[in-house]
Amino acid sequence: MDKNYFANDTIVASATGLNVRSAIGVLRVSGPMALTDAGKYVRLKSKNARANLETRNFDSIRTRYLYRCDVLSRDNAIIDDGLVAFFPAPNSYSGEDMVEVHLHGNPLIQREVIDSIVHNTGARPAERGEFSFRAFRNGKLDLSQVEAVEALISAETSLGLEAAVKSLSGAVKRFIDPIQEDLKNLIASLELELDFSDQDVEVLDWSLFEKKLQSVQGRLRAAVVQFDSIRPAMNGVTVSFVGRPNAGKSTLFNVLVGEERSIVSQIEGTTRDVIREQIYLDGLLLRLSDTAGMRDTSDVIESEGVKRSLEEIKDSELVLVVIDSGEAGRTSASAPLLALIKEVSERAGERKLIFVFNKIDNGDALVIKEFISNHDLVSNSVIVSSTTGQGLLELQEKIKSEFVASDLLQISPEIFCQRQREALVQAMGRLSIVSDNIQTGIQEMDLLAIDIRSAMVAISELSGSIDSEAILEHIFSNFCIGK
Ligand SMILES: Nc1nc2c(ncn2[C@@H]2O[C@H](COP(=O)(O)OP(=O)(O)OP(=O)(O)O)[C@@H](O)[C@H]2O)c(=O)[nH]1
Ligand SMILES: [Mg+2]
Repeated sequence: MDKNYFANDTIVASATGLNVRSAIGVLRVSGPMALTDAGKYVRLKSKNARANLETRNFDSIRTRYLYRCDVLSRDNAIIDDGLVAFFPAPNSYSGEDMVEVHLHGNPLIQREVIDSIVHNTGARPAERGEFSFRAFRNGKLDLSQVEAVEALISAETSLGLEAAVKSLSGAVKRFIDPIQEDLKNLIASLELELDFSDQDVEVLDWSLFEKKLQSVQGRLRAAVVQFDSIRPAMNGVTVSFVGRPNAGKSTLFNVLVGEERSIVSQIEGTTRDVIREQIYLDGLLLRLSDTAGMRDTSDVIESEGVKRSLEEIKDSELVLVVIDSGEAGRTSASAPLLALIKEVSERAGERKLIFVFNKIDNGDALVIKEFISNHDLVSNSVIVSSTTGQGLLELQEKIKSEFVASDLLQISPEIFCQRQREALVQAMGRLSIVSDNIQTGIQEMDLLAIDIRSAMVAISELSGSIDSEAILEHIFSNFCIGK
């Protein structure tokens, strides 16, 4: 992580972004000199307040109140008529002294004012997510809440937003605190047993111990299962279209997207670059990618397309294997088709697969149904025609049912992102070592305690500590400047 993050200086950035013109643009300044230096770039319109700011008489300035002000350029010329608010520590987002300047939302104005602040006060432009990092460092937010801030800004579904708000309110901590407490008690009971180990009394009730351990394991498992079932609806699903050239991948892609996004032609090898588009299927976000048809080809560009198409499978959660029903119906053509089905299935591994038998308007449904049952594809095949629309509803329903549990509304997740899931899975691994050891009669207290402690460390990563640099790096690299 950049050493800037750990400095105790004053930082400035646009909170609303420098890439859009909008009604207003807001700059934030945070750090020890934020309040004291504010008079160097804003001149309050109210005479009294202006004098107070100039003499740094902050006791007489209203906090968290919007003052009308002139905003000054680096040469003290007025460059905007704006508003400014003062947030003394610790009652600010970052927990430090903060100033917010509301400007007209022209990026040029914002850039000039940032330049003025940097030049005239010695503040430096903030790193990604540095305001949130400071909030974390000052104990205003724990790591799961920092992630919630990021999620709140970047969520693309209403479920994602709901989850982010819940997480921001401290839901993760409310979930893990009792678990940590229970684990601590388990360690304490092991230590007590250890203290009495030279005597012939057994103070530890093993069956109770195991019951408590299982209760923790059950809660962790449930949290992971809940997260897994709600995650697609929360974050969306990546879907790739693969198949042999001319199977109608691009046509199907366009129909689902609702516009002629991808070029369609009867020439084999039309699509080369991966074409991406997002759609919502009753609220389920799908990130679709249309790819090049897969075949052996001597065309350099096309074979690059084929390579990308194969890579795309790796990044997908759902692979739609588009098959020309006419081709599937011809016995002579089945060898390359079967080879493709085999290759894609192998590459897809654990990913979900749906075989879409397209162009049924040109094929024989009975023959296709036979093909499907002969090749054991009944549970994940759909017969469609992208041109007549036949079977498309069924395909959409099938996609939804792969990802959206019917009782979704009842699911209230305890964890909210992959990183948190990984930490819980790690903790679960440690705790299952403990239960395995007890089951096999290895009742060495220190050994058991070590694994429980490791589980606690893994769980504590959910709320995080300032020492876990790799984790911080991972989280803050996703942030934008000014957050
Ligand atoms: N009759 C019929 N023709 C279709 C259907 N879907 C696609 N086609 C036609 O099949 C041809 C190939 O369609 P594309 O969508 O370009 O096929 P593709 O799989 O993307 O092909 P590549 O990009 O070359 O790999 C075009 O002429 C489409 O009009 C369908 O359901 N029925
Ligand atoms: Mg195509």
